[in-house]
Amino acid sequence: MALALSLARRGLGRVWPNPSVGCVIVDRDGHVAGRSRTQDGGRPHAETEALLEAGARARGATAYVSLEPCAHHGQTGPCAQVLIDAGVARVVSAVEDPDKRVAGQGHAMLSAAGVGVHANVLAAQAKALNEGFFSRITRGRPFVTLKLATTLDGKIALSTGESRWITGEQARAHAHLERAQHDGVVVGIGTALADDPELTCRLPGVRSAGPVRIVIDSKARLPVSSKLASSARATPVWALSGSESVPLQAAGVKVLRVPVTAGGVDLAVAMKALGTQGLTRVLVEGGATLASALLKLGLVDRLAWYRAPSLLGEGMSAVASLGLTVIKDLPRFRHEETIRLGEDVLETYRPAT
Ligand code: AOF
Ligand code: ZN
Repeated sequence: MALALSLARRGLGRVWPNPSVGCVIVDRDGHVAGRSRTQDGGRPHAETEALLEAGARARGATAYVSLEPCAHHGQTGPCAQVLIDAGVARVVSAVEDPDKRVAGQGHAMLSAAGVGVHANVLAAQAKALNEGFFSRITRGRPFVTLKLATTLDGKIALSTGESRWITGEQARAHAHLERAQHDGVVVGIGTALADDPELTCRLPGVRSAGPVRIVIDSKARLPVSSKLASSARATPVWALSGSESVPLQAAGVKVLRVPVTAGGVDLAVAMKALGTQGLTRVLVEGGATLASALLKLGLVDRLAWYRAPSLLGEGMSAVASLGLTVIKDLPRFRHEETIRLGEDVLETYRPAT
């Protein structure tokens, strides 16, 4: 199952709207006969690919799957049926699929056909791996990671706006890896205008179409000449906006209409809109206004904080006003892990709740 999970991990950021599932077929002699993960774009599912590799050796074998095999008829038949037809004797599964079309029925189909089912193996790890998919299904929105790259005193740029580079090469390469493992990368229009970012994933050895690039842009101000809009046909760009924009749409940008209030785009609705589009994991990359707005709304599920051992003093903070007046209202987090990246560190946190 650990192998199935590590295969599944490779699919993160590549398989939305589907979960990333790993499958390992172990034949009657105890040898691995087939292994696969959900393919890029979400299909074929892990099981069909692994069974294809195993061929006749699947008969009497044990299949380890990091998510309950599906029970519904999509573009192809249910994976539970494919496992039954291949003569698999036993299925070891990590966690029940929260999708209503499956939700226990995959396990039931297998049992009814006489296949031994052993469920909930490494369930917590499997659920954590597909936290994005679970979030989309149960909360209707993607899992949100807020990425910040700051000095020790929490600054992201000089008052002049200069910010290149605060963190070192290793930290920046790691940030590209984070991008590759997300379905979408989100910035506010302020950052899009100030930095004219590409938000693509540039990593040697990582072949990826790259995450969908998303701009929170209440008034559809993203210039058609921006790096984002002008490359929208190569890597998708979506604008979450209160109004239509014929020029942006003509440039290939998908404009998703969302309600706008005095404070800007309604972010709770915007995140649901991303969920409806199928995104399961998004990485928010700036700027300070978007960060504070998401934090205030409790829409941040994970903080990824890159910190360089330097100080800036005056300058722009990573997080804009949170409107706090008493200490007891501070958003609190619990530390998850620390990774050293050259001279910098990456610390990840979860809301303390
Ligand atoms: C599996 N193995 O590798 C994956 C599964 O639209 P479809 O037909 O591709 O079905 C998508 C649903 O299938 C998805 O919501 C989830 O319940 C399940 N994903 N199931 O047996 C896999 N990716
Ligand atoms: Zn399936």
